[in-house]
Amino acid sequence: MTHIKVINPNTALAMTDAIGRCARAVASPSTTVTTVSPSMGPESIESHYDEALAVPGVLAEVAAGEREGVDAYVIACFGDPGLDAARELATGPVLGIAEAAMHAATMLGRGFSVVTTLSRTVGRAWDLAHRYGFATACRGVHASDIPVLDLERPSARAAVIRLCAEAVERDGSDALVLGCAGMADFCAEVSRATSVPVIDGVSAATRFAESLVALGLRTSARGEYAPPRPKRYSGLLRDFTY
Ligand code: 2AL
Repeated sequence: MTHIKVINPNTALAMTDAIGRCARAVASPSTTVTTVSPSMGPESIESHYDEALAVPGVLAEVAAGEREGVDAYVIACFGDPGLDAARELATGPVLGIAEAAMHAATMLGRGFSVVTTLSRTVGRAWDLAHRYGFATACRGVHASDIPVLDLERPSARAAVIRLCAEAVERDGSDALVLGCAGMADFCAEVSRATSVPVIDGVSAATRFAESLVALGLRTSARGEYAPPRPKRYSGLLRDFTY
């Protein structure tokens, strides 16, 4: 029995529930999917400040997962916050949803577009496209200027769906990547509005994580992703002493 822990790095519990439904919908029947939000952190992640302060909560959830025998983790926020650090803590694979979605997109077509929330998140999406080696394949990152927590509103969803269809046409893309975990539960509606494959990173990362576990593959513990060196952490971070 494979156990995948899906961590929504923000503390919006309704969003965590929706993410959990999407992950469970694609996971194999024999896989256990646990979905959590950290007990501390921002209610949504849409700035570098939010992202930095989301990371300790994510790492605490990975540390707890290691004690619980979790086989793999998904970090369900499109900035992939804390991904490298989580890999240092976890025995099994850790996947970010931007990472998984961009990989899937480039297996399905030559170029992809990303639709994100606020304009200020566009730079981070491009940073990740560069980091994962997909800057050439990424033809455009489009902001809807809708805050993460507003994505629950039907009018906001309709606007995102319209923008997704426009982005594909404007960029001449072969695939579309949803740039926020809060878009996961209306991926099917976006798919109906566009002529190309639409990738929700939560689903893609869950299935990729499951596959890596099934293949018996785990993060390399050699060099960079080795466990962090033990040292003292002080103040608010004292419980993070490794
Ligand atoms: C996100 C996301 O996936 N979760 C969150 O809180 N913010 N991404 C984004 N582009 O705003």
